[in-house]
Amino acid sequence: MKAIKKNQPLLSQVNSPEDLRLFDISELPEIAEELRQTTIESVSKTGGHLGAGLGVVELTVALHYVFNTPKDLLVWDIGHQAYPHKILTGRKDLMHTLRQGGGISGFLKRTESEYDTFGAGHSSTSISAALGMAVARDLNEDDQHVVAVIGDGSLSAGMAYEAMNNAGHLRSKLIVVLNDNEMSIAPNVGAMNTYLNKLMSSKPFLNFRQIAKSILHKMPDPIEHFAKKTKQYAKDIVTGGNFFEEMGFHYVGPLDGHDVQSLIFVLENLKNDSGIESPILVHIKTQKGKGFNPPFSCGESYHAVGKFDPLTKEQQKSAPSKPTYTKIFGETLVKMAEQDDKIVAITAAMPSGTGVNIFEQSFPERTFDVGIAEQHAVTFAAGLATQGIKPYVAIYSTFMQRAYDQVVHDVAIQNLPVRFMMDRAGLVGADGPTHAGSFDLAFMCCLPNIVIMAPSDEIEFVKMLATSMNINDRPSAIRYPRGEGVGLSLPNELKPIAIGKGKVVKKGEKVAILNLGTRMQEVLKASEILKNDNINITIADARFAKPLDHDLIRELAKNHEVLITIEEGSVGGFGSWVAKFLEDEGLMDTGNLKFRSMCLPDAFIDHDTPYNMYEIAGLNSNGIVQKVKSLLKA
Ligand SMILES: Cc1ncc(C[n+]2csc(CCOP(=O)(O)OP(=O)(O)O)c2C)c(N)n1
Repeated sequence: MKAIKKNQPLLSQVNSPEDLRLFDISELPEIAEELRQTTIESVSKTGGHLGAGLGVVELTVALHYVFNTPKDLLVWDIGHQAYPHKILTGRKDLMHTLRQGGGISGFLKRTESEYDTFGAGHSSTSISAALGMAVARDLNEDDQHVVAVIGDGSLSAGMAYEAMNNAGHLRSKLIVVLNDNEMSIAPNVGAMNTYLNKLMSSKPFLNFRQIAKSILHKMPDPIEHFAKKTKQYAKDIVTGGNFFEEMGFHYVGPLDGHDVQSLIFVLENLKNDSGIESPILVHIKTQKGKGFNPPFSCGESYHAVGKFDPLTKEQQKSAPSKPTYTKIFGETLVKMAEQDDKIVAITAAMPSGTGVNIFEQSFPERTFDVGIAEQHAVTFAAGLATQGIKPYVAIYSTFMQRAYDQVVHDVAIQNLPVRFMMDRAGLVGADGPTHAGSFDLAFMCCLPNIVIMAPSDEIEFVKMLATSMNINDRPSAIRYPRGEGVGLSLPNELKPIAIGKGKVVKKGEKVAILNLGTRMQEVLKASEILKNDNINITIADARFAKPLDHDLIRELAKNHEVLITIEEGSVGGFGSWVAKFLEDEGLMDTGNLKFRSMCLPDAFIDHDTPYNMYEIAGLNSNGIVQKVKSLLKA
């Protein structure tokens, strides 16, 4: 058995949960504190999701101490809080590579560690996944424990309730820890949040005696009879017959989520308690960002941080010289709403991420944060649209995936004029494949009637926003990337563009590039490089993925030997629709045209810098130059 060295930092002796379990429970607060400092230290060098992890340091220690991970299965919701988990599960020495190319992921990945039992990045999947594992355990006649950890923000999504509904019915043994910090990214919203607050404030944290009372079979025999008689009474003290009980869970709480020893006591007892014949919900109260304590107020900003000085906690911010698309959206929407009082903005728990917070400052009564509830956001918008309101639903491209049936069934089929603002379209960098906006063009372009725009720069973006104001007879969408624009000065006027009309940016010969979106800068760079080899290409800005500019495509196809489409999206999007049009028109059959579509490869690209990810995808200027040259040679 490994000996513990008292003269060394305790955490330095922990390379796996097995090592952790060698320590005495009295030493765990010290380990937790070291784990907190190591997390801060490590995120200061890499940036990343800081606040959530710091809030669950004690819980992470307690879970790995009590449960026999990785045999016992621990499922973290989203995975943005799992840095302390990574540190305890053999990845301490890899933390400096977090979120960087070739390094470990900022979320959970089954391929990264056997302790990451379920990949995540999107919210509210943990109870479903854990229930699946618990039922599989029962079917396989195994005996491992299954524990899910979900935040109060993630509990605003419908999927969590679908899972609880099913879990309460199936009654497989499962522990769900509800990590209640009253925060989503922004302060948590909604009636459930109000309810949780009430639940929290209605009783003090449970003490050891009360916890023991709830776990009756652990009591010595002589008092068991009495205890059984008072079971209902004890249950009421602990549970109060609350919402979770009604859903079929045994509720334990509230507990102080920063008291590692109490957590261990509770979890240990619940683990061993075969008397509870229902899934269990342990409600803990924690503080997001605990221990970070910057000497300045940073509110929701330490949800995710850039690199910072571990002493001053001051973030190294590269001064954004140019406004981001997100900011331009928020500011332009304010201007639009000043002209049109029917405009409202909807966000699914991402007010600052989407720029809806900017709109909210001017129009709080026309702003709706619906919680992490993309499905509801879309159908809520559809309902608003039936009554003449003009909803702008700002959802990251990747999170729109969750609301797809609502987009199809509630918006598109009914042809309702909902405006989808799909931020973070294309590859997003450090957050990796769970957050990449790769698929929206493929899943939106196939919907009849919808208008889909993608700006090549911020001036185009403002024009498209202005255009969307007048699209009142059908749904429309604009997809735009994460980060800054080119730095162009924005038009003061809100001038719309003609729907379904692209534009020629530069006339050349032989080769035409029809670009959709912000790869335009790379196309322009490629064009300059090609010029040195006397290759003078035509460049067109498609502006619309739907409806396609048929005249423009016909003209480019007829007057060039090579036609290449470019987009920051997967196979099945813009390029595929252009190919279909060329086929239908017989323009592919003439033998005079080489057509190629450049899009994301048919693969999930691991986290890296956006530049490197686009390099892998062949969508940087070099890749475009090579493609053009290879087609001219062939
Ligand atoms: C489907 C989905 N929508 C939005 C997000 C963006 N997001 C990441 S973390 C987060 C807040 C989660 O809050 P909570 O579950 O309470 O965890 P906490 O960060 O407070 O620990 C949100 C909205 C997401 N990951 N998944």
